[in-house]
Amino acid sequence: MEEKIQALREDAVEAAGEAGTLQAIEDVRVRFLGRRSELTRLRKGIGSLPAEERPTVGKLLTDLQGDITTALETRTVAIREEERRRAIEAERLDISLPGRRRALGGYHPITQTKIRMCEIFRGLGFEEVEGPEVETEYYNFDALNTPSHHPARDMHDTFYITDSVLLRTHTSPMQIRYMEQRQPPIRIVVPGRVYRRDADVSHSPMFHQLEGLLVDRDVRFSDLKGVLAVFAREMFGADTRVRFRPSYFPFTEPSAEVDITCIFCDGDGCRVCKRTGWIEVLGAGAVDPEVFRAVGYDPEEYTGFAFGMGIDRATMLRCRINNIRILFENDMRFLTQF
Ligand code: 2U9
Repeated sequence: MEEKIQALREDAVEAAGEAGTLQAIEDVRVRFLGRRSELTRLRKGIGSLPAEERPTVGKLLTDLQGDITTALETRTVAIREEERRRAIEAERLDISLPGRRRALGGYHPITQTKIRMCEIFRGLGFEEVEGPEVETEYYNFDALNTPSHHPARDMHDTFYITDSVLLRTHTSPMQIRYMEQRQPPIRIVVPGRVYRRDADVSHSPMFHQLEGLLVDRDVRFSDLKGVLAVFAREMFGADTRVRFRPSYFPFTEPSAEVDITCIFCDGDGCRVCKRTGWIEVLGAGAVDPEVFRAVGYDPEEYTGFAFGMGIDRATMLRCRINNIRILFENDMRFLTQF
């Protein structure tokens, strides 16, 4: 009997050890501890044993039941642990993988240049204003002392929409509109898109300008020189010097083209400045009395200065590119460098 019980124990412990799921554990329990199990059958047979054997066999069967129960419990704990490990493994995230970066937007290099220019002029007391890109001949030309026979008014140079409506060729019409609405003192800068029928490596049919206008009593040419010298130093570096060369614009008299010392060779001469040491970046002058008459200002009472520059050209210098089209292709490989 003792051997039989021991064999039963070994069978049960082995079966429990081999059970791989909680259902298999339950099957083993029914098989070895259930109502129709060998153990139950042996228990029922105790009554028919000789009286002196009954306590011993009874104890052996109770121990057997305890050992099978312990084996089943041990295996159940192991299976639960195994299932938990499998679930964790299935849900595993590799937090060491680099994240997927979301592409951040940024300002276009031309916009960066415009912001910097306006910032500098704000520091000098100039307010930033914007105007319409579709203009009339009157604001774009007549009020700016540019008569009908002037070559700039030719169909070949300007985009006309109707006989007298056009795409502005400079931001100057906004300065006329501004002066019509107010009285001096005036200090404004006007950045924006302008249009000319022109296209090659340094000209785009649409480009960006920033113009400035200052009107007050007793404004002198030396004030213009001071403002532009400060601007050039802030924009292109503290050592930058400016040079004024006589020029002509219909809306300023006298007029000048303004050069800065070459930012690439500090004035020594290089390929960019064509060995001159100077780069042209601005046009400027004293506001022509005819322009003041057009807006009803008395030229005997007020004087002023104006200037204009290409934002794209300054951007090309800053980004060291020699083809303006790169600025308008919106190739991310170029844009993300700045
Ligand atoms: C008013 C009176 C005068 C604006 C001026 C220039 C000189 C000039 C060019 C620079 C490079 C255009 O961008 S560019 O191609 N501009 O040279 N602009 S004076 O003069 C004004 C404007 C408005 C009422």
